[in-house]
Amino acid sequence: MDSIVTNASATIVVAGTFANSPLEYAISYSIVATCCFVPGDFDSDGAFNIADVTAGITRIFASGPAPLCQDQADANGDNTYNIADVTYGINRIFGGGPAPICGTTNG
Ligand SMILES: [Ca+2]
Ligand SMILES: [Ca+2]
Repeated sequence: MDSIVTNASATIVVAGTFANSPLEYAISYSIVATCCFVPGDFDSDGAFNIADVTAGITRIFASGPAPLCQDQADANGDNTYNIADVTYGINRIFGGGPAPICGTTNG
């Protein structure tokens, strides 16, 4: 097996009736996988630290490489990557701010 998705959510909806015969029912499900395993981990090395902030600054101001997983780099979870994510990360590392969270674009 090449990969295992370990961060996914599933929704199962079951509807039906037992009043009529034969039974009528419908089952639908969806599985949403995300690439965000370590929130704030811009460089996808498995840890959130100052290197991720540096990579973000390089991305924004020097056209550095894009993150492999934008949802993971999106430290403030607003589904965009910009300077606010950098400042969020700096605040976490140096100011004890809130921990990064995942974006939800599934990208
Ligand atoms: Ca990292
Ligand atoms: Ca963001």
